[in-house]
Amino acid sequence: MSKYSKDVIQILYQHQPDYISGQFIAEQLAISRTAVKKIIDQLKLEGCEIESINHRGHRLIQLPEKWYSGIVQPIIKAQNLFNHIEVIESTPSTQILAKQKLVGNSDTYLILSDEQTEGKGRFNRPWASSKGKGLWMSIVLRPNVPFDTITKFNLFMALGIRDAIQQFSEKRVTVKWPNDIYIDGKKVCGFLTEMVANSDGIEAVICGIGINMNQSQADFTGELIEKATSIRINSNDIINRYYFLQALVKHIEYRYNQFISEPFSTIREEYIDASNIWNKELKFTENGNQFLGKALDIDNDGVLIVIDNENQQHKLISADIEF
Ligand code: BT5
Repeated sequence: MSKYSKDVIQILYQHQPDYISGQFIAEQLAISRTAVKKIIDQLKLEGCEIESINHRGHRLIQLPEKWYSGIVQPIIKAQNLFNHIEVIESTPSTQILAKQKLVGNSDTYLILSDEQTEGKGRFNRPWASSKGKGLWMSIVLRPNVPFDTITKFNLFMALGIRDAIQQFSEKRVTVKWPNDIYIDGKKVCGFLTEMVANSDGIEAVICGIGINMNQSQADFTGELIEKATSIRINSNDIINRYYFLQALVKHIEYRYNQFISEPFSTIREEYIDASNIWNKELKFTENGNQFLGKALDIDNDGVLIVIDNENQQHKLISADIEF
């Protein structure tokens, strides 16, 4: 791929829906018209719908399916959360990459990959991240808060992600405390929050978010056939990943600012309403211990209060829950 591909697609995106001449693009980038034509041909080969008409120029007909940093950056630049927005084609895990990037600086990052070859969930569990079908991303933020507020961060993020998915889903989107988002009894998104802290507080929060977007049910394999769903399966249309990303970053920014300035109690009712763990028998795994029980409440600190089948009460900060 030419190093100017990013700029060419960005210019086409910024002039959408108008035609823009090859001459104009060439002048903007100080390259030849032949070079511009080559890049546009390559973009077309990659699946970008670009219409080219003699004497009028080129026009991006619709946003492509593939991630291009030339579009990702302007589409989310209105949000002020990130110093660096990086888009890559493939990586073992955006979470690993994010943890490498944050060292030795105090910058914030959004890292997005079209594919992850070794995506990971909590406790090193595998996270299926097939090429082109989902949104696999890690964000690095630098909240100036005590390190024990990390659980609270997770609770706010859950609502941000849920709200974004709800904007594109016909069916109700729910939160499965503390890390999963569900539609129709199946997992559409998993996210995890890690942090780097020192004695003064948090150095960085790294939140990895995996959202199934355009998979059909047949795209899932193994245990995921029964367990996983995508936004596409629950909406009328193919989801354009750029519009979704834009909405997601907007919701994350809103919830992040809320997290910095408000206690969990502000969103407690909303969180409880969005949760799907009430009035059912659940299997809990906490630090290797398993028990059956029911969720009773989430308190003002985001702690889940549970009663087990022997009438014993548990207060959980994190756990695995199975329906
Ligand atoms: C999670 O873990 O749900 C957190 C997943 C975080 C993934 C993101 S993608 C971007 C960033 N980079 C990474 O490498 N990771 C983050 P957990 O609660 O442990 O759930 C893992 C379990 O979810 C697996 O054991 C499977 O049962 C199931 N699972 C795996 N892939 C899935 C998928 N694509 N959709 C739904 N469920 C899946």
